[in-house]
Amino acid sequence: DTWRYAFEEALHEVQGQFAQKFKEEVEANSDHTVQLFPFGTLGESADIMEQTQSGILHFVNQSPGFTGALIPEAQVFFVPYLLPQNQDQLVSFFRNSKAIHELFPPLYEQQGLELLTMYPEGEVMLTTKAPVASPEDLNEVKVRVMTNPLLVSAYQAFGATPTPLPWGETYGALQTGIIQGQENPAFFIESTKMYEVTDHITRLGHNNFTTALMANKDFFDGLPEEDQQVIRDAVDAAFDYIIDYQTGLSDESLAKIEEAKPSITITELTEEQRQPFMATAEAVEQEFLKIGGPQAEAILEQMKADLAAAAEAAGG
Ligand code: 6CS
Repeated sequence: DTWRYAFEEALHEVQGQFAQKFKEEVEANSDHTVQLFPFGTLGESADIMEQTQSGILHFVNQSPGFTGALIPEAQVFFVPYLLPQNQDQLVSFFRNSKAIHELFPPLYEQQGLELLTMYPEGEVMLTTKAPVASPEDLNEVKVRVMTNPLLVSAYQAFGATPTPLPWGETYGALQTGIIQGQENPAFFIESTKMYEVTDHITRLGHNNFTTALMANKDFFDGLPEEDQQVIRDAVDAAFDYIIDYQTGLSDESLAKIEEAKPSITITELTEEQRQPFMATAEAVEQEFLKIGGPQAEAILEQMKADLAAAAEAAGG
């Protein structure tokens, strides 16, 4: 059989690297072939999700930034400063989280999806046309965000004017000045040339980009046990691979950006400068409890417990 797998990035970007590893493992360990559909070949993120739910595609890599519109609980990943910047803690969290491995799967099932894994893609950085050191600097600044209501709330709390847009419209909207900022991990800012249409990169430390791989549930349930195991093993191998792949990636990407555009500024806000941004977390959490669906509270509590366990496991 040929299994069709779509994702939201190019082959050389993080989701593409993950997908290629998955394909390699599946093809080495079974008679199945995996056909990869990178960003742009089948539409936007929302389109590949629809195609997977309807069974036209077998696998979809979509980030909670978009899935949050479908599964309100998945918006939890946009509570600012919830995820740690420490890589060991972060990886331990993704590997062991009960929220991810036990609480989320039934919610994805209700949407016809088998949640196979969630993995991190890197520290999220804000890129804008004017420098940002405080929420006041974001006043009236239209910042493109993924189409996720809680992410909109988070940027409102940061003092900005959030503008939800599909990814494909972002470069053009920055170029024409309809919006003045966007956020993404450094590798993506570099590979999609966001530095051509924005002039300042600000590291608020507010999030790490989370993404997820899912399968169409009817397809997955209909597979023999043996094939399901091939998929699970391929996912595990791709997870390990993508964590290694990201070592040093942010720094390398920032260096490439500086080389391509020497006038760019890259600013890591100090603890003191971060305080007013961090102070919004409580209000955004409250908003999550309101709009995050029936399991919002259980998910948030479990996430916090999982994060505390990950901090302990990684030695604080
Ligand atoms: O901002 C976005 O929409 C995109 N960002 C990343 C890192 N991956 C895919 C997603 O569509």
